[in-house]
Formats: sequence, C-alpha cells, structure tokens
Amino acid sequence: MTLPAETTGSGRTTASAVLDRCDELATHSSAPDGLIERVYLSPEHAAVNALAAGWMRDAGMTTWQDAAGNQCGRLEGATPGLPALLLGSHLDTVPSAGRYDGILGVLSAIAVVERIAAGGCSLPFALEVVAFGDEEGTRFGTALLGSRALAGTWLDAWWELTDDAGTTLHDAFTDFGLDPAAITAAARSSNDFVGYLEVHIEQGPVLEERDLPLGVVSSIAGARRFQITITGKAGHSGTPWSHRRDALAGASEAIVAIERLARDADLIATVGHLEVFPDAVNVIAGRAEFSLDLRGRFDADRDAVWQQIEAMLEEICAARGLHVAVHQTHAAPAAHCSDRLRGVIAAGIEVAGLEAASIRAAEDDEPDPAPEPVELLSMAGHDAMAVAHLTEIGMLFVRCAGGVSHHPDESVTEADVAQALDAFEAAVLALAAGSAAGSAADRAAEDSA
Ligand code: HGY
Ligand code: MN
Ligand code: MN
Repeated sequence: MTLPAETTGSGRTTASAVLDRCDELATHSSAPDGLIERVYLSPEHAAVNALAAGWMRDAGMTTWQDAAGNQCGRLEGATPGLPALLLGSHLDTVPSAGRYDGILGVLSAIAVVERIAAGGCSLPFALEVVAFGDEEGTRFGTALLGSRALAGTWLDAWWELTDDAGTTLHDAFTDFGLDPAAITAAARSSNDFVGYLEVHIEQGPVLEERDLPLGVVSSIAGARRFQITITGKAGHSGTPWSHRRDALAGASEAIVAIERLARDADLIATVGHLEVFPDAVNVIAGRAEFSLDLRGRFDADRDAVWQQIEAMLEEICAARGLHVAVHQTHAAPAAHCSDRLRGVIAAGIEVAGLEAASIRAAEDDEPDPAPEPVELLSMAGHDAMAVAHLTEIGMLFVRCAGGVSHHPDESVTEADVAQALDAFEAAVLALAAGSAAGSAADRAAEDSA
C-alpha cells in the first residue's frame, strides 16, 4: 500500500509526505534488525522502483524502467518531445545505511514535478526524474553503474564483476529481468537534456556549522578506489621475529602511512574494508586485503598522492619481506557544477530563504534576514559526476544532523526539507524563466537580423 502524498490545497507535496515516503522506502531492506541495506538488482531494488514509479505516475508522469534498471518518469513541457531538465538521485544504499542518502533526492524530484504539474505550469522543457539503481557500488564494487549506463559510459568489462555470493553482474541483470545485450538502450543523448539537478543531503558538517539549511554545490571531488592485497607467510604465533613475514602488520603500517600522506596533501583517504587470512588468534597473517577510497578536489593532486602511496607500499613490503598487489576497482573524475545551474540553485535558495524569512517576520518582531546562499565542495560522490558526461550539472545540498551519513543516525529536519522543496521548485522555475527569456532573445535577434 503506498502512502498518498500529503499535499496542501494546491497539490503541493509537503515535506512531511516526502519524509513519510523516505520511511516507507527504508522498510525495503535486505538487512535484519531494522538496518537498511538495498543493493543493485535486488528484490528490494525492484520493490522501491515500483513504489517510485507509482509516485511518479501520481505526479502526472509517464514512467518506464530503463535497460539498466533505473526507474524513470517524464512530464512533457509546453509542447511534447522537448529536451528535458533531468532531476534525480539514487535509491540504492551502503550497508547499515541512513534513509536519506540518495532517497531524499529522488523523492524531492518527484515532489517538485508534482507541484509544477499541479500548478499547471507549461515549461520550455520537459521534466524527467531518474531514480538511479546503483550509485554506491555496494554489490559489485564499482560505483555509479546506473548513471553511467544513462550517460553512455558503461564498460563491458563490468559484466564479469561478481558480488559476495559470486553472482556476476551479467547474471544479476538476467535475474532482474534485464537483457545485458540491451544495455546501450539506457544510454541517452546530450540532446535529450537541458541539464541535470540533484538534491542531496550534504553528508558533511559545513551547513550545520554555518547554521544554514541549504547550500549550492560548487564541485564534486573525484574518487579512486582500490583493493590492496599484502602477502607474507602464515605461521605459528610463536615464530621468532627474525622469521616472520606478517601481512597484517605490514598492512597496518601501510594504513597509518596512507592516512598521513592524505592528511598532508589535504585529501581524504578511507580504508573501510580489511580481511585477514587465515584470521586466527595464534596464526601469523599470511595475507591481508584492504580497500582504499582516495578522493580530492582536484584529480591531479589525488593522483600524485596515489603515486606516493604506491611507493610507500613497495617500501614497507620490501622492508618486511612482503609482496603487494593493487587493483583499481573504481575511478570517477571530479565534476564541476556549471555557472548556469549553480546560479539557478542559488536563486532557488534565495526565494525559499525569503519565503521562510517572511514567515518568521509574520511570527516575530525581529526577523533575521534570509542568509546569502553559500557554495561548498562535495567530498561525497554523486550520480551527477557520471551525468556530467552528458549535460551540465547542478546540486542543492540539504543540512543533515552532525553531517552524519552512511549510518542509521542520518537525519534531516522537516523544516529544512520544506525549504529544500521550495528552493528546488524555484530553481526549476528560474531555469525555465531563463530559458524562455533566452529563447525570446534568440527569436528577437533572429527577427532583427
Ligand atoms: O562514496 C560516496 O561518496 C557516495 O556516497 N557514494
Ligand atoms: Mn552514499
Ligand atoms: Mn548519495
């Protein structure tokens, strides 16, 4: 049973309806004990696609699931067949996730389309919403699979990626009812879109520290992910120091050195996964495998530090009689939000801020003025990085408590979500006004030529 959107009189989907839907989607999880985990091409993925499709249709959109399992919806503009402004985010999660990362963006996009359709606006572009199926890469290790399919940057080498159960991406496609041979049908053309806008929780502390509900994303840090395997020799824990080749001790020294190299270069490095073999209390580790997620504002800085890390790994292993093997599992270049779309997001925040300030003015004598929109870098990756291959991107950040994300404690306030919906709607309308003005100016220039 899907919750009908709670709307104000004018059909304007409310923030509480969006938050209720976040709660409903959170129930579709493969994890026990109330934890949230929803991975690509899973039964939970199919369930939330169906829910999102129903809400898209309620908003007046035609819907389809694309050849990569992304759930899509479209509302025509002033005339049928116009290029679309694409709005979206992702419905998949990390293990033990929060309920807003990605999900808030998809539901905000549907809510804004519902508001614009209810308002009877006919825009100079269509509106499309996409709920990407795999932004995190939780199941197959390589991220942005859904948005890369849409961007036309899918790699056939990915078909042989396997999940923890040994299922290949190829077989997961067919199990989900998709045809791997048809994957290119998911690829869209640059001509299909006038731009891409994504609402997302900040997943960082800046907005909260600045006491701001919303922010404009300037750019998204580029990430590279690796699996690093250090091999030594398993042996009795009574072995003297002179005869030990301890892979876990080598990995531990490397992990601390990675943190120092990244900190010194103002990058972010995370080792989130570590496996030890044979993993016994009285056996020297023969092998240690760990992940590395390395990201920075500029790809060149990130890549330079990666070279330092590679050299450091060789040094540590040479000194300890160990061997190191490195395998890159994911790479996404930094993506810059366009001036035009940063402008409309800022305009939307100002409109929403002014509306909120005017409400406060009605309620108290000394209303604080609407804050100036701030711009911030996203150290978190987003589908927008992949879509940037096709069209201009813009992102609206929403404050999240303590900057916490990728954790069950992830949370937002209804008031901030209400302002985000107003800002997002205003940004879409600002783009429409700019486009309409732009095309009027073009027409005038043609007439006078
Ligand atoms: O890894 C990231 O930054 C994103 O949450 N997938
Ligand atoms: Mn995430
Ligand atoms: Mn996300």
